[in-house]
Amino acid sequence: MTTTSLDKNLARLEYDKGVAWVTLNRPEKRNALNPALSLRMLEILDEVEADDRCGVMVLTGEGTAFSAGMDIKEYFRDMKDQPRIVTIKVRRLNYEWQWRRLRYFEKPTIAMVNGWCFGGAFLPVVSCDLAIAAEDAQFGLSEVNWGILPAGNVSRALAETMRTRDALYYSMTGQLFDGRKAAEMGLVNEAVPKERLRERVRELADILLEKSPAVLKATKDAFKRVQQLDWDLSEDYLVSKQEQLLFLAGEEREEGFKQFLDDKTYKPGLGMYKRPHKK
Ligand code: ACO
Ligand code: V55
Repeated sequence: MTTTSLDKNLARLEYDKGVAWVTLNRPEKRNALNPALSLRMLEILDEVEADDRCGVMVLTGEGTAFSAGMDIKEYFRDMKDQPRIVTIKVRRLNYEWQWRRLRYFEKPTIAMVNGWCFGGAFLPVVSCDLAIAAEDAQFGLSEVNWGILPAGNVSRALAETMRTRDALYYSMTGQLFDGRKAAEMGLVNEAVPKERLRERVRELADILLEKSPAVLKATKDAFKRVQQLDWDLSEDYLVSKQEQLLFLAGEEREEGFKQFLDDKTYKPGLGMYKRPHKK
C-alpha cells in the first residue's frame, strides 16, 4: 500500500499519574488525519488499552489544531490514482481507530479540543466519552466548503450529539463555531480558557481515576449501546450488563453497601466510597 508505514512521530504517548496523554503530532499539517496516522493511532490504542499506567486516556493535538480533519490530499486526492481496494483499506483503517476502537475503548476517554477541529476530526471527539474544549477552539463542518458531505459517519456522530437544526445549520453553511458555542450546543461538555484547559482535563481525569474501572467501562458501554435499542431490549440488556458487572466487580458494590449501611462512613449521594482493593 502507498502511504501507510508506521511513523511513531505522528502521535505521542505520555503517561502521567494514571493518565495516558495522546497527542496528534503533525502540527505542520494542523494534525490532518492521514493513513499513516491511522496506523499510529491503532498502535497507540492497543498499547494504552493494555497498560496499567493508564486509567484515563486523553486525546489532544500539538500546536494550533486539535485536528484539521481528514487529510484532503492523502485521504482524498491521492486515492483517485489508487485501486479501489486501497481506498477501502485506507477508509477502514480510519474508521477502525476513530470510531470502532475509540467508541468502546476499555478506559474512559476525554477529548481535549485545544484548537482547530474540522470535519473528520468530529468523529474522534464524539467517540470519546467526554470532551472539554478551549473557549477559543474553532470547530467547522467544512466539507460543504470543498464539495463533499460529512461522510465517514461524521453526520451520524452529529446526529448523536447535536440537535437537528444545529447540525444542519453548521454542515450546510460550513460556518465556524467556537468552544463556548460547542459547549452550549452539547457537542462538548464544557469550554474553559485555553490556559486552564490541561488543568481542567486533569481534574476531570482525577475524578474518574477514583472510580472502579470495571464500573466505568460498563457504564459508558451500556449508555452507548442502549441509544440504539428499544425499551424492552434495553431493559434486558441493562439487567444482563449489571449482572455481568457483579461477576467482574461485585466487591465494589459490597464496599458501597458496607460503608454506607453498616459503617456509615460515607453517603453515595455525596461522593465515592473508599476503594481498599483497587483494581
Ligand atoms: N488536509 C491536508 N492538508 C492540510 C489540512 C487538511 N485537512 N489542513 C491543513 N493542511 C496543510 C496545509 O495544506 C498546509 O500545508 P503546506 O504547509 O504544505 O502548504 C499546512 O497544513 C498548514 O496549513 P495552513 O492552511 O497554512 O494553516 P493555517 O493555520 O493558516 O490554517 C486551517 C489552519 C484553518 C485549519 C486550514 O489549514 C484549513 O482550512 N485546513 C483545512 C480544514 C478542512 O476543511 N479540513 C477538512 C474537513 S472535511 C473532512 O475531514 C472530511
Ligand atoms: C468525511 C470523513 C471521513 C470519510 C469521508 O467528514 C468523509 C468527511 C472520517 O472519515 O471517510
